Amino acid sequence: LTVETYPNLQRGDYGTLEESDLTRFRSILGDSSVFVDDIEGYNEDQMRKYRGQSQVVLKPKTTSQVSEIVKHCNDRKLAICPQGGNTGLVGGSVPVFDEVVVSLSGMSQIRSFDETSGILKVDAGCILESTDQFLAEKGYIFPLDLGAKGSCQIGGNVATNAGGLRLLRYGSLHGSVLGIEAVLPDGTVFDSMHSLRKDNTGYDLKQLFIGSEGTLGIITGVSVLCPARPKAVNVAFLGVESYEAVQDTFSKAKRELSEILSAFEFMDRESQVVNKKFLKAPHPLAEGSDEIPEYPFYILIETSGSNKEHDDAKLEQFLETSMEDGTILDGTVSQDEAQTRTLWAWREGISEASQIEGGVYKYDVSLPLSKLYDLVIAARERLREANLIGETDEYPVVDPVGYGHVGDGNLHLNVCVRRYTKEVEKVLEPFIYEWISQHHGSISAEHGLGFQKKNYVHYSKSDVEIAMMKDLKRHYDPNGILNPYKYI
Ligand code: FAD
Ligand code: 2HG
Ligand code: ZN
Repeated sequence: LTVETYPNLQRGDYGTLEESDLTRFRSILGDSSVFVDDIEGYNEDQMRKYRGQSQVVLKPKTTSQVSEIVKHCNDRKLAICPQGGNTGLVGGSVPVFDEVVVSLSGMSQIRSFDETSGILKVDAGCILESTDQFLAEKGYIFPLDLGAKGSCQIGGNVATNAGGLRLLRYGSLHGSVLGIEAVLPDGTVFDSMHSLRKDNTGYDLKQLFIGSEGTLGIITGVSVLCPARPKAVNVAFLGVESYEAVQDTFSKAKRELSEILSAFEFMDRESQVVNKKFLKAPHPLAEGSDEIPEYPFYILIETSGSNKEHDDAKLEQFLETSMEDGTILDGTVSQDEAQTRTLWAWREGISEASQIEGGVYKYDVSLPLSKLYDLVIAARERLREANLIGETDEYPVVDPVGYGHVGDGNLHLNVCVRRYTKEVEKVLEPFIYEWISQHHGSISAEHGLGFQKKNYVHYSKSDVEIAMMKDLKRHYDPNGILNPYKYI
């Protein structure tokens, strides 16, 4: 094994894949679910930033198959990288060295749905978007939505405790997930697929798996409480003159749109510039021109309710008064579903657009709202001081862009680069993590720790918390086979 990708990292004391392991895997799964050829896609993340060297990908179809595979790996001390849709943004979903990739994509059955309570039970490999389409036919909605919905899996969403675009309305998965089935590192099946909203009989163990990023167990099933699907959805896309105006608009939206407010997202102008290159379409506020208007900040507000007339009137009133008092300078409201999708694309597309020039360093942070945008300014200044930003090819950095879920105090700072270089990384890290810590934020609001932030968790967690995390990991995974080199 030659490890060029991570020259400073030592491979753990794990077993090495042998022909007899493949024979065992084939006997458990059948030949057609064991892959050794054309597996590059499972070794590389979607940012093309993290790359592993796994030699085998396994695609179990049942929980008992997952259990048998994991038990074999534990007995042989073979490390495992659990993988969902491989849309993760912190390098957690791909192997670091030669870990066995266990992909959940073969487990994609809806197990049951109760049309009265809205409780859904699914295999972990169900794709978020298709699950939501299933729910739409029943008048329900999945309580999570995000740009990667076409590829990410429910198991991956739960493993990362994904936040997404409507956390403001539906809350975190820590609240809506009612039960989990997972295979522990020794192969034991943890069966807690409950459908109870209330259950105060001891520790709420399923919570341990939500956000555990494949380090404590492989999630095979999820039970989740789904809300009724809103009948009326409106989207407004607005231009404002400052970050203060973003905050003012948010305060006002909470007060005046209150129960129908379902998303409040902000974007700086730089993010729109980058997204225009990606979408290759006229900007929603461009009014016939091919330019992006000069507003420094943009806001996307979504309302969802059950009565279109009522919601329209409320939104109209809100926008009218905000234009009158000058908080909002410009705006447009979607007239149909197609336009709703277009407006959302100017927000959702930024994630992928950010790497259009070559690559991106992503920082997904929680901060007090008043400080949220200051981090983008600080990062830009620091890169300028280091002479790393510029318009021509000799500079590695194109520009940082800032956007995110204002409603959740969650900034996405994406430093768009022409190439990945250690120089840029060193200028940004740990600078950004120190800055966040000084301002009492979190170094990961929603994407997780993965490989990217495993050495920086102390900026957000105390020594006691880290010690407890390590204790848990050691207790349940004494051989450290599940997703090593990541998290802690
Ligand atoms: P993967 O990427 O395959 O895995 C992610 C982590 O979970 C890895 O550590 C992996 O080992 C582990 N894992 C996966 N499946 C399992 C399982 N069954 N059991 C145990 N561990 C498992 N994230 C947000 O929070 N909010 C967003 O708004 C958001 N938007 C995104 C938009 C785009 C365009 C992209 C590319 C990503 C976005 N993400 C977002 C990040 C990512 O999509 C989410 O974190 C998603 O939940 C990951 O799901 P996945 O199935 O792709 O998991
Ligand atoms: C989003 O909110 C996602 O769009 C992705 O969390 C953010 O790509 C990113 O940095
Ligand atoms: Zn996000």
